[in-house]
Amino acid sequence: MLTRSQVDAYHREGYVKVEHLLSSSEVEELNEDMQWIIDEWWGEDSIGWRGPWREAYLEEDEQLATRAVFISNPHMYSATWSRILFHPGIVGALQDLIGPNIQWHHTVLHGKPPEIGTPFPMHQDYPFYPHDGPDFVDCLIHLDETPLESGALCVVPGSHKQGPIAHITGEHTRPYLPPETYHPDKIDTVPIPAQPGDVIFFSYYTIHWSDVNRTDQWRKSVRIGYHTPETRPVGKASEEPNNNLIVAGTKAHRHEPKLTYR
Ligand SMILES: O=C(O)CCC(=O)C(=O)O
Repeated sequence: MLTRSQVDAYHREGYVKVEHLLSSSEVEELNEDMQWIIDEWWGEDSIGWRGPWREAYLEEDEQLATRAVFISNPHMYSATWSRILFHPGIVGALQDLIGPNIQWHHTVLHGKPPEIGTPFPMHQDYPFYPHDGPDFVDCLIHLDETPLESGALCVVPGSHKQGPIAHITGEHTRPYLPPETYHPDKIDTVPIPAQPGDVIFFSYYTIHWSDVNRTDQWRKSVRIGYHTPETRPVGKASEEPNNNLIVAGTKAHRHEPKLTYR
């Protein structure tokens, strides 16, 4: 699926964008069903991630005014979103990056409404779902035109090589990196504008952030996380089942019990 130089770029920089991985008809179908899910289930409208980081990223009058729509696991509501988990282009790219066996972990919509769609502070995805190895890849599927002004993903190239970094965490916030050190004014980041159907593959160790959507159009991206089957959640005993979907290859037995009726 990927060229040698794309695979090398992922390992060197911690991310790679694959253009037009999804066709326009696939994106249209995914977009239509996502809009249906938002309308039919819950168009949950929040300010986005809460936390003191907002003071470092937003003017005072905007700190509580941003808007976001999140939907977890759209495959629970739409077969189109079930099928995408097995998309040959996505799965083939993952196999090139982390090997033949691939396990799905999660899917989540990040919807940034027009004009003041929420920003995300600098962070790694690792503290949101810590696992015990590096072979965890997040895929950001772009459903809309995503110019820089719409709050496109920005990354710190090579930052994945540091492994997990301490984040500010707590009940009052989502994990974020301390703005005194990690802030777009202090660290160079690479913006990755994208077209509908483009997919950015990035390591869950890669530091990234994204700004406010200031356009008059929606910016909807969907993150799907995958890892190798032997990569396990931190803190989960090896005898505990971790039976998320296998989307490519197989999963070796090791210590996990099989799920069965008795
Ligand atoms: O959707 C975005 O712009 C932010 C993505 C992000 O922070 C993430 O996937 O963890």
